[in-house]
Amino acid sequence: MRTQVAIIGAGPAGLLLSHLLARGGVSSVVLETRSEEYVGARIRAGILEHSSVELLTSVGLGSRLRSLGEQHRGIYLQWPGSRHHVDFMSLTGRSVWVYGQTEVQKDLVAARSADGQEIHYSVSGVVIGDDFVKFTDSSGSVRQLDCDVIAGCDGSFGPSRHAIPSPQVYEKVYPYSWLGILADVAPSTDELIYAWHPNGFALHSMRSATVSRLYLQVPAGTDPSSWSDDRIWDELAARLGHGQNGWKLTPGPITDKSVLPMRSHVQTPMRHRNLFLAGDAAHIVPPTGAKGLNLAIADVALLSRALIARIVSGDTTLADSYSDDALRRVWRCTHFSWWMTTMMHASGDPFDAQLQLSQLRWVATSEAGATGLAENYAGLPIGF
Ligand code: RFL
Ligand code: PHB
Repeated sequence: MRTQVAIIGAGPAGLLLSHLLARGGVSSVVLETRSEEYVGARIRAGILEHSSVELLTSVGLGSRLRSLGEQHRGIYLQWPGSRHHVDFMSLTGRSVWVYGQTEVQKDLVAARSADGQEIHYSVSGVVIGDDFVKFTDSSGSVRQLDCDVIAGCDGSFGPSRHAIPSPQVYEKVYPYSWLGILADVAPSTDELIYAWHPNGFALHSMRSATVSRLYLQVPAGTDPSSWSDDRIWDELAARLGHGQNGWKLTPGPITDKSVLPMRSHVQTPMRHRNLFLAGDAAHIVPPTGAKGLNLAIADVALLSRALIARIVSGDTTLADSYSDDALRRVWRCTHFSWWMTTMMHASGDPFDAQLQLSQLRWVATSEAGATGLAENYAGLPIGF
């Protein structure tokens, strides 16, 4: 087998990269360890920032997004007794869209199959060489895919990042996790609520007019089955302020319950010879700033331009600067996600709590503070 770009991983980074490369006349083959059904059903991110929506729309992936997704002007920031709307549109002219990663994945799979993209699901034994990838296909045959370039889009547990020799790894592990639920109930809010509470952080998000997504801060290592449905709704009601100023949280049947550990992780450089990393393969952020999927999209926007220039025109300038270019945005988003996380989560230290409340009051009530949050949350331009 031969292709120009071997893409490891059929998550959003890998599939969007194959889509952008095809539009630039570059061929690719995608290899994925999981089955197509498994990849399509994973419950993950929910928020697309302004530049992600612009990019997806510009490459023909915006029609379901714009009909099924919901545009939000901003978010609510709250702490006991106060709820403030931070209006990104009026502060920055940019909005965000609620559109689940599951839907993005569906749009990508549909577009790639309409284009005849070669995707091998359920592969195993992936070995990365300098100009080839070996793997065992779903029928058990060992195959070799020769290529000019390898794109490591295989997330944080894939092999690509281990193929970069002597990387610099930066990591921070947080002492808490999120207990996340999906519930078949209309959201009790028009836009997302990020709530600071002495018991711990809570977030009210959503997937559609009939499906809500909510999260509670819990200690790291919590077993989701130790939280009954009633206990989850009671705690969400307390932290989100049910009954305050007439606001009510409506509970409903919980269809999914899981615990997500929280960490920040950046590995540099994002390139070694013909191997380029993109998305979670190179960096992980805690979900508080809703940045993971958006960073993966921004990486492949840069990477596709760099690979098209290198392969089609023989110009290596963008490929040579890819790692540095991508890392500028990665560190901006890593800082923003850390800042949102440490501002919103209870640490158990009363001094921290007072600083958090002071910071929240400033962000919510000062135009300068609110604009900083809005600019980062709604997203900086792709080339930032
Ligand atoms: P993915 O999606 O993990 O895809 C990597 C793919 O590589 C495959 N793979 C391999 N393939 C071949 N060979 C191997 N040896 C392989 N090993 C692994 C995997 O099976 C997988 O299919 O990484 P990608 O494409 O970089 O995309 C990153 C995003 O998925 C991730 O950053 C976001 O989901 C993070 N995230 C959020 N991001 C946002 O922008 N906004 C949000 O609101 C948001 N909320 C979230 C999130 C992540 C969450 N979880 C569960 C981690 C909420 C949650 C709950
Ligand atoms: C989600 O809807 O899953 C979501 C939204 C905002 C976040 C994190 C997750 O900050």
